[in-house]
Amino acid sequence: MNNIPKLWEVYKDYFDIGAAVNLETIKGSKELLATHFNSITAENDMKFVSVHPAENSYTFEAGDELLAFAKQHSMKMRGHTLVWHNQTTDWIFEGENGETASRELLLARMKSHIDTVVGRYKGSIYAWDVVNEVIEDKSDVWLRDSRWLQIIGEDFIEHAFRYAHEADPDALLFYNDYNECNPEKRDKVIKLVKSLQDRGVPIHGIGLQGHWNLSGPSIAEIREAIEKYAALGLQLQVTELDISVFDYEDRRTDLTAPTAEMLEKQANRYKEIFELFREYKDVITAVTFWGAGEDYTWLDDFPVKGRKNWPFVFDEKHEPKTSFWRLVDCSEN
Ligand code: HXH
Repeated sequence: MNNIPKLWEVYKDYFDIGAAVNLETIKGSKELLATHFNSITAENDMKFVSVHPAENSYTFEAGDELLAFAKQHSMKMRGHTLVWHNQTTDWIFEGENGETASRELLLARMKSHIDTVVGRYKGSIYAWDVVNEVIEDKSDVWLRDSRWLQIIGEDFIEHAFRYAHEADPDALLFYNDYNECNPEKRDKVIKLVKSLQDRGVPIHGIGLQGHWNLSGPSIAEIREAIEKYAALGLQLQVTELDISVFDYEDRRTDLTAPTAEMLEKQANRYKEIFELFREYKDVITAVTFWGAGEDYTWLDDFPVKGRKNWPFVFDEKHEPKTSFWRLVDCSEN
């Protein structure tokens, strides 16, 4: 399988092709990554809990190693993620003797975190997911309840973008979220981004995570989301693409391999989705898978712990699946 088309090369006139990586996959999937991808994102190693475990301690060894891998293979690198409700250590929200930190203290710590992390990778990481997942899924609630929101108030979002821009004025700054094609959530993302733009906050793109499955979202829903987001005048990146073979509610655990029907449906989904992405090549600047080969995916543990999933276009042995061949067949008719 040495002479198959390279995914990034097939798409070089459209958008970058990325993969989320970690210290294991840059070794175990080295060939696959170097051959088919021209961009990487650290799956976990640049998150708050990974790089800033205590107030005066930063741990950049893993992130640095991933960046070195990107450079070695002439790949770009995206940064993920600066301000999020998950995988963030408690100390940042705590003041003296177990009290809650004040708004001023938390803002100062946020600034210091962003300065240090964005500053370290200035000139190397070209885009950051500055704020991740702050929109609430429930339709009657606006923002997700989090300690960032409770302690600072709604403007924690704009401060994060302003600090990131100060730390690296050349970095592209993204708002990133999931269920991004759900019309109610989509409209809330749009309301948030518009309010940031109205106040002159530096934001350059919207990250559509793209944790999708065989049934949804529909091509029509994805198209409508792309249209509406693009109308804000920002660039779009698909930041965490995977197509689960299970619907979200489906908790079956009996499969040791994907069924033929699943693989055929998935191949058609990949084909339709990338056809759509290609139509919007002027606004979509990168499509990143949340992994590369199916020997490892976070979906092996979500939403059902220990259940294998097969969401990518390369299988557990890194061989191209039917889905891969539908992606490289770009004849537009
Ligand atoms: C992403 N979240 C993160 O951005 C990424 O950093 C991580 O590595 C993997 C996925 C997606 C996500 C969002 C919410 C969630 C699970 C995953 O939790 C849910 C809980 C109940 C219902 C739906 C989602």
